[in-house]
Amino acid sequence: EIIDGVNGLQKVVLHQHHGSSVEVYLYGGHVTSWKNEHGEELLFMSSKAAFKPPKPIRGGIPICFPQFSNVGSLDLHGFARIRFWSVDNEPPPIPANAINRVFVDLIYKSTEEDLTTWPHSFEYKLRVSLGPGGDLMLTSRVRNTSTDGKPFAFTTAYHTYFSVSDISEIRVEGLETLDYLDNLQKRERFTEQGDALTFESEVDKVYLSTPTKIAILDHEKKRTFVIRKDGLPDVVVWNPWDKKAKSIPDFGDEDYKHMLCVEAAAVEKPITLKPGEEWKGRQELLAVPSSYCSGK
Ligand code: TA6
Repeated sequence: EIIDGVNGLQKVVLHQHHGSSVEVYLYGGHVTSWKNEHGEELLFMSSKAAFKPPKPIRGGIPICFPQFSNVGSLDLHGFARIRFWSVDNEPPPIPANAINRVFVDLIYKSTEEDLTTWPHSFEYKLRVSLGPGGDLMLTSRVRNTSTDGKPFAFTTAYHTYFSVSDISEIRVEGLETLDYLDNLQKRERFTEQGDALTFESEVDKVYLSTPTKIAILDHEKKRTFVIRKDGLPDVVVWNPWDKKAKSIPDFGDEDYKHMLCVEAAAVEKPITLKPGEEWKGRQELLAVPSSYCSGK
């Protein structure tokens, strides 16, 4: 059911009987909490997150749509994350294997006002679901509802902020040897070296044509986050580090030590939809004991 969250913004809380939970705000269709069965928070929320529209919420899983970052004419990351979504009364069908999942279906339909900033009509359906084992799945369906016969192209990302014990103890597996665009070096293309990623300074990279599965190993917490994705070929990896963190007003100065953004995305090749066509994208997040996932 819908309840009041911070500053009276409405949210939906999903619970699984063994104790895991998810919270998603109607503002931005924004997941702000994902807890495991022990009540441990798995997503990072800034200590200075402002739940004050039209500012985006700092942390959780911002939906970047219809534009990732500044790769276009819109404000950074587009406008879906700063719009009010509603519960979808005509949700997509529930797959047979989803019987034990709890979920909420949200929808955002472009408005006349949106058309002035982005001249394309669309409908974005977002299903947030929590599995019986505590896995969090986001499924997106974007349809081109234009009546002007025009196709449109968009870029997008699930801008996921993972909570980590200490960024300098984290390894990311699955992106080795891939090409990436480095946002800190004029978005030029480079090739990653051959072993797991580690972090000792600001990083802002878009890895291209990545595998379905990416792992984030938190040695101290003996926990591995696994991202499994469909329809999202790229992965953005971001940590602002100390200097950049200080320049972001809704980011605590020390927060960078306890977060890492690993974002399933479609950036290099925008997704084009003809009128009536629908794109489907999905990410499934798991948090498993590290022993399970020390290898590939
Ligand atoms: O995640 C990569 C990125 O595009 C960074 O360049 C940084 O801008 C970050 O997103 C946060 O953007 P935001 O608009 O949420 O402050």
